[in-house]
Amino acid sequence: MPLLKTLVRGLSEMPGYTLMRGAARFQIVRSTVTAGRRMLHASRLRRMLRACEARIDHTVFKKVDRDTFVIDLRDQGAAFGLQLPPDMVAAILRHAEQTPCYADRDPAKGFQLVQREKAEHKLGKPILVAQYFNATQECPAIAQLTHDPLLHWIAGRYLDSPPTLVGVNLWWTFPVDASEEDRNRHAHLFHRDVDDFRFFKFFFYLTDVAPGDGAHVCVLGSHRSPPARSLADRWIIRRYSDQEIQETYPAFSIHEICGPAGTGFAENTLCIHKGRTPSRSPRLLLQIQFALYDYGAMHDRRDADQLSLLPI
Ligand SMILES: O=C(O)CCC(=O)C(=O)O
Ligand SMILES: [Fe+2]
Repeated sequence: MPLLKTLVRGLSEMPGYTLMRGAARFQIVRSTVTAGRRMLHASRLRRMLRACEARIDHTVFKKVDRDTFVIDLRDQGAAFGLQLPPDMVAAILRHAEQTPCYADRDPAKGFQLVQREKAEHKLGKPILVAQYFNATQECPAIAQLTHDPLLHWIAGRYLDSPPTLVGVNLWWTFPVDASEEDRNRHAHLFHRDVDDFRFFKFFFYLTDVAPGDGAHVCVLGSHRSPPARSLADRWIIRRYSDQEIQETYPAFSIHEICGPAGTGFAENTLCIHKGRTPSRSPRLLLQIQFALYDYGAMHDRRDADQLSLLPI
């Protein structure tokens, strides 16, 4: 019944997104739509790639072998080796310290970082995740990244289509004893995303992420083989326990992504993945998502009159 309710609400509020989520779980549909769009927009893609190449010197990622990066992203569902320059990391951190973030991504639960304890007191629970809104509009360093020619080139080649920038999201994950409900809600249990017929995300750590402490974990290669308890299970979108993932995939493919502030990677989050709840240090993460189509479901834009701070 809750499933039916969710479906009916989804169809009335976001019909395109809801229908896509139904259809895009099938590999044959994903491949057909992607191939169709590739054929329709082949010349636009070529022009777009040439334009990126013409300004590739302006990228902030100087040492990346872009062809290998795209091959890795295709083959293993993730590719590594991006590094943000230190001044960009500092600028984004400064933005995060000076701008309110919103507990549980709820526009009514804003607080300044230094007031986190008071915000938790007010909410009567630990805050696991707090998100910023309008990050691209308010942080010039993030705006610059969203125009980076290397990121757009990778997106075009990987999607095989002119890419659409569908979401920029900046959020904290705090080391707290979070409820199972919050860990589930905030993607701290293994899952896979069906966000479009083809899509992927760039992730950038703005804080150091040590092993065992709030890393993003990805099961390499799992975009081709989701766990399946039965034939139909491969088409069901659900959460998976750590045990199920450990029993399904070889240990070497379960990849915990760690690194100093500035570390960046790309992932097709149709791969099985999760965020680990930090145990010691808060993690600040920037995510930039590209897809074929924009359903308006991923962006962080909110009108000022929708946003309010907690009365603390
Ligand atoms: O916080 C994380 O590392 C997980 C985020 C996630 O599931 C996603 O971005 O799709
Ligand atoms: Fe996810």
